[in-house]
Amino acid sequence: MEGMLCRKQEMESHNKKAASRSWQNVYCVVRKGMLGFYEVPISLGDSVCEVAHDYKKRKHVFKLGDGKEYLFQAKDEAEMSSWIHSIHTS
Ligand code: I3P
Repeated sequence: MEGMLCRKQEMESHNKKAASRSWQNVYCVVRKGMLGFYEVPISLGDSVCEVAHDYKKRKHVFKLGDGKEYLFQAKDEAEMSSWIHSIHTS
């Protein structure tokens, strides 16, 4: 099963309350004994995905968006190219 849930961390450990206690929307996927938390998936339909040549503070960064824009940093050039290729062909 997967879908949106609102999540709040109540405890840090058995005797310690969590420091950050606000509710957050998270996309949850339960599969094979694991529960994954993700950002809300975004449609790639009208999105532009390209190397972020104008972003100079980090290397191997690409941008994705259609107005609302995200930057993603990969570990190296090859990994960045793979992600961009995957996004273009999905
Ligand atoms: C928390 C936020 C949570 C609230 C929590 C607050 O503040 O208002 O909704 O939990 O109360 O600390 P912040 O957004 O500044 O982190 P509830 O909704 O369960 O009341 P708490 O510390 O009493 O858990």
